[in-house]
Amino acid sequence: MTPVSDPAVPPHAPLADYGYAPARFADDFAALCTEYGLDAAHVRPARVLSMHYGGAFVVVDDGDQGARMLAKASGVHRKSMREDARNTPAVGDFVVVSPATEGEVVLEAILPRRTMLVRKAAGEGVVPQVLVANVDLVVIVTALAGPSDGAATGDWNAARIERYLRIVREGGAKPILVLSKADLCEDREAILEEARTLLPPEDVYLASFTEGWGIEALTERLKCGETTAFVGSSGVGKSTLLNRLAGSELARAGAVREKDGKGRHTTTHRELFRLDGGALVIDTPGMREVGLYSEDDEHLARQFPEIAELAAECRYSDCKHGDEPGCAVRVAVGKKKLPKGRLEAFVKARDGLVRPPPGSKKRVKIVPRRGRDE
Ligand SMILES: Nc1nc2c(ncn2[C@@H]2O[C@H](COP(=O)(O)OP(=O)(O)OP(=O)(O)O)[C@@H](O)[C@H]2O)c(=O)[nH]1
Ligand SMILES: [Mg+2]
Ligand SMILES: [Zn+2]
Repeated sequence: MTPVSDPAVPPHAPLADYGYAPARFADDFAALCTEYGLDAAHVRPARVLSMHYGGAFVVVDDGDQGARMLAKASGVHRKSMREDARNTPAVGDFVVVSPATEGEVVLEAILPRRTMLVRKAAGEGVVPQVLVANVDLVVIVTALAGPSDGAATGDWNAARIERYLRIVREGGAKPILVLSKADLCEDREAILEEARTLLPPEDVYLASFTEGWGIEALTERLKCGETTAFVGSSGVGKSTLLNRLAGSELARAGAVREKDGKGRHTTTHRELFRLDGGALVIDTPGMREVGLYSEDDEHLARQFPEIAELAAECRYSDCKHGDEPGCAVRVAVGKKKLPKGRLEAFVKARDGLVRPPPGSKKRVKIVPRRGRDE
């Protein structure tokens, strides 16, 4: 197995520095080898760093350092993915791979997940979709304000945070909450107080990623060898926080439309990074609500079953079928397999739905979004 010969990809730390402890996985590893009829001397463990069109980018030991390789699922594993969407590898997964060609390995199986963040994606019924796996901590980021004009366009919403908390806990990880852009918000103390009723007060942080406050306290939560995922709406500062923690421009952080303070989906895919101190961090693209609009999703999937089916093939699980690369829905429109009007009707129906506030059954109309903005 020779590493990907891309000069832009530096040598990686060995797999042990990506959270893999051979002793902890020994039994599972042996069991998978038996189940899949794999020669234990031939296969090795790896961890998924990011998902790519052709497969998963994994880190695998190569001598005494780690190498990044493209792992393509074996025929047997692809079959299991078709049978259950949860068998699709997710960022953070520990997997079993065997050698293939230069820079590539075959993904044979996924080691049992300790924790995961699952979202119910739209589909025929509701298809569970694993967003990230084997995370210890999930940092839910919510912005207290819009971009820079101080307008009250923050995305604070206690009910939504409670749903995030529930999903994270259901997946077995520990949630903490960060109120970002505190530099732009006058009411921050009041919101902080409300937030501290939702989870243990010591798990709520007030921060400004641009001015640098609150970051040191957060750093202490990210432990060497542990994996932390950042989740939250687009534009709340997840990638900015990652870059602050890393002390370098690991991920691209984006500008925000000044007018309404909404993000622009600067991050387009989930990716696992290793910080110098040894903490592992997964940056994720902004989400509307992690799997929590399942009612709407189900409703939409019933109305537009053919789109729900195509969407399962989009490169990004949270694809909005706007201008994302690898969008299977738009490809189908291009090939005239799906009438353009159907997609337009779908987008209209989807964007016209916003969650009613708790206690109310009424749906509110909002101005249709353009492109991938939310
Ligand atoms: N004033 C202020 N601006 C911030 C803060 N955190 C982030 N920003 C700005 O908000 C914008 C969006 O930040 P990102 O880090 O790209 O947001 P994100 O959550 O990664 O967004 P997606 O990748 O789209 O999900 C950038 O212009 C940041 O400079 C903060 O604490 N205060
Ligand atoms: Mg980002
Ligand atoms: Zn799509």
